[in-house]
Amino acid sequence: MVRVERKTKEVEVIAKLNFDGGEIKANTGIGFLDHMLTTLAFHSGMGLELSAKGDLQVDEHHTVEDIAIVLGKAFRKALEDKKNIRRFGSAIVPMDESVAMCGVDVSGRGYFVLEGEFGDAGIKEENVIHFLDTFCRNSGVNAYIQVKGRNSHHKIESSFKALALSLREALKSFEGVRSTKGKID
Ligand SMILES: [Mn+2]
Repeated sequence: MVRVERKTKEVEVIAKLNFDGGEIKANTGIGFLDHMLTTLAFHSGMGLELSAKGDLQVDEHHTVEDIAIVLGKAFRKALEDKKNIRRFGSAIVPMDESVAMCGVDVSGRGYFVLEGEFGDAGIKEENVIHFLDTFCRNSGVNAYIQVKGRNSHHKIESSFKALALSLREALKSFEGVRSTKGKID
């Protein structure tokens, strides 16, 4: 289990992350983000207890951003004890009329690419994208997501599920170092 905290004049976030599973609790003050964090943790098989108190009177941006920074740093920290992983993972997840496809490379080089549009659901589309991009850059995960559909809630939720299942696969054990360089970074 790793614990990461971040306190600024705008937001306070505390996260406990466990790759081996455990309790899942998300309390961010943003209902839709709690729903997505719970989805991400549940389907990736991780334990996650995350609470945040942010300046939501401004808007959701600072809170979403700082949560993604903390979650990303926690992921990177948890990865330090995880040697020889499969590194790659992918998933296709439909949700009614929507479908999301995700591929990840847990390479240490954080990068996020989105093909498709989410639209606004419980949080604005720009903040969903900002969350995923910030998480990837801070965690060192390279994620590609392609999404199609009509319902924004479905498109975002299926994307988080596809990301979760991809990460679950990528974090499984692998015999040896999965790189022709002999080193992942
Ligand atoms: Mn839902």
